Formats: sequence, C-alpha cells, structure tokens
Amino acid sequence: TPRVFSGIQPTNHLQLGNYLGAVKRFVEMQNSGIETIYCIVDLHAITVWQDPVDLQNATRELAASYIASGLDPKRSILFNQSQVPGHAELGWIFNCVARMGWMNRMTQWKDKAGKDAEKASLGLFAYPSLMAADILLYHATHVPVGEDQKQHVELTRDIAIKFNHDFKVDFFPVTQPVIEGAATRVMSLRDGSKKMSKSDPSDASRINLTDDADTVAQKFRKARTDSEPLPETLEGLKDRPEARNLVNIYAALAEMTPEAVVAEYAGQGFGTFKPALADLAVSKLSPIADEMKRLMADPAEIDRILGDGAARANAIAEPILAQTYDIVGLIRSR
Ligand code: AQP
Repeated sequence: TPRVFSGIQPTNHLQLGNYLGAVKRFVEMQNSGIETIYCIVDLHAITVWQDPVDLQNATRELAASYIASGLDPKRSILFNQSQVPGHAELGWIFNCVARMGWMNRMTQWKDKAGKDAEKASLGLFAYPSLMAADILLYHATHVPVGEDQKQHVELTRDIAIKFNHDFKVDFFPVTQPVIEGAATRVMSLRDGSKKMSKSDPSDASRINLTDDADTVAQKFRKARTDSEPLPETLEGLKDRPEARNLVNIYAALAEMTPEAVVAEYAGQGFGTFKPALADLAVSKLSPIADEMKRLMADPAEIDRILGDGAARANAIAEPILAQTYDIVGLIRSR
C-alpha cells in the first residue's frame, strides 16, 4: 500500500515555490485518500546555525502554513522531526551505509557549502543521509517534492538498495519521487535562471505566504521580464525563462495547464498579464495568510497538534527501527 512522506525546513517564511511545488501537492495527496505523513524538518534546519527563538517561531509558523493550506492534522500526520528520535537514530545507521563520494556529488551540498566547504557543518554534508532516514523510517513509497530535491530522493533509493544488499534483506522500499504539475521549479522573480528560495537575500525575488496583497502585487509588477507580448503557444516561450516562469505560476495557481494560460493571454503584454497574475495570487494566498494569523495566535494549540502527530509518527517508526537494529545486529534488551 502506498504511503507518502515529505518534509519542509522551518527556515524563514514559506515562499510561493514551496507552496506550489510542495504544500499544495501534499494537500492534494492527502485529499486523494492516501496515507500521508508530513514533517517539519527542524533537524535539517540546524545544519546551518539558527537562532533558537527564530527556529521555534518558524516551526510553529510552518505548522500554521500547512494547516492553513488545507492540511488536516487528523487525516495526515503532522509533526516536527526532532520529536521522533528514530530520525536521528536511523540517520546514524545510514551515515554508515552511504559513501562520502555520494554526498560529494550532491548539487545542493556544493551550492550551500559554497567556496569554503571546510567551514560547512558535518550535518550539512550528511543532510541527504538524514533525509533518507526521514523517508525510510516510515517505509514511505512516494515522496512529493520540487525538482530541486530529485537528486536527494534518488540518493535515498541508493541507500535503501545498498542497505538491503549489505545485509541481504529485502527490507527498505525503493521510494518514488513524485514531481508533478506546472510548478515543480518556480524561479526567482529577479533572475530566471535561479530557483525561488526562502533564503535568497533579495526579498523581491520571492512571494512569501505572509506577504500582504500590496506587496504581492508590487513584487509581480517589478518581476523581471522581456517586453514581448505572450505568444500563441508554449513553443514561443522556449528562450524566455522569466516569462515562462510567470505563466507556470499562473497555471499552478489557477489549476490550468500552461498551454491553456498562453492560449488565454496570447498577444497580451505583461502590462495586462502581471496584474491578472497578482490578482489571482492574492485571491488564492490571502485566505491562507489570514488563517495562518488566526492559528499563530494560539501557539499552545499548534504545539499540541505537533505532539499528537509525533506520537502517531513514532508508533509507525518504532517497529521499523526495532527491526532495523535487529538486522544490523544492535542488541536491544529493554
Ligand atoms: N522554487 C521552488 N519551486 C518548486 N518547489 C520548490 N521547493 C523549494 N523551492 C522550490 C520545494 O519545497 C520543499 C521544501 O523545501 P525545503 O524547505 O526543504 O528546502 P529547499 O528546497 O532548500 O527550499 P528553499 O525555499 O530554497 O529553502 P532554503 O532557502 O532554506 O534552502 C521541497 O519539496 C522543495 O523541492
């Protein structure tokens, strides 16, 4: 039976790429009736130093973003990673299965470590191994993610295969990434060659879920584009990454195909398209922002939801971890 797992780091505010590429898809999967487990990966967040108070706030805000976007903590399991100790425990075992060379090839490691890899944390290097543990601790079969996480899910598959091979078992499933829809890679509003990211130093490069209507409209108005009108077909956007990005965002928000968006706006300039996109975005995002504010007013209730989710997650994880220990030869006599 299929089981879905995915996670998001509690760093800064959620941006539109996280929403369209991840959260919105998470909710669709929940609503399709599949078993869904969604995590706030706070142990991943601390691979880069986080102010402790900011981390707590970002964790609660991310929980609120999930719920405000339609995630139902009764139908899905929603929790923060550090409350289920199995993630760190299985992560250690996978550190001993994965190879340094595999980690070295990860493009996110290369990007985030920057020029001075010597100064990056050991945790940042091992990030994909912990991510494999997040997924395999639940024997998850499907992982909805944006395009940028594809390589890490593939590494999860490699770890499962190597573990099964090393211990001559058929224990961990070979997980499928699920990368679907018009917005699997939302690009920066300032640079069509960079993905939209919550940690981009330029706030104008992204739409935050917490932005008010005026800010959203202004950011789309100032978004970098060329000066050509929209073409008749998608073919005409081939060498126009900024224009293509705005069309993709529109399509994902309106739940249309990019083809249909282009057909509707063919021949129109950005003077028309950008305000239409801003109105659409505000109509979809402002109810989420309002609901987030309401939820954030009761942090104790958010903590209660996370605690309840952690207990349910742990109940699935514990037997799988116990079997893993047994397979590896680690004695548990309590
Ligand atoms: N631009 C994007 N387009 C589509 N999907 C995206 N995701 C991230 N950016 C885009 C997806 O969001 C999920 C959660 O991401 P994460 O918080 O684990 O870290 P990330 O991928 O590194 O996201 P950010 O926003 O760029 O965060 P920072 O700046 O903190 O590193 C994933 O499914 C991801 O694919």
